[in-house]
Amino acid sequence: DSENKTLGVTGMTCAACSNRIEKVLNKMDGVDAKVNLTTEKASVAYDPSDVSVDDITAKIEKLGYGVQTEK
Ligand code: 9UX
Repeated sequence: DSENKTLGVTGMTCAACSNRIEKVLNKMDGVDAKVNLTTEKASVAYDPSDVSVDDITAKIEKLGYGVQTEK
């Protein structure tokens, strides 16, 4: 089963930033992510039995970017 979530990502200033985040997120079990530099958003499909949104958020923050969770 999979859930979808869009997260706001701040602090990305070049395409290597978004690619880097995307690569790291896609290495997580049960996660399929697309990160858009221009819109500053990460579209994440994830399996809640593998990871939580908090896990994903923590991963992005650990890379040095900001995350805004939308309602
Ligand atoms: Mo580009 Mo992003 O030189 O952390 S990779 S700014």
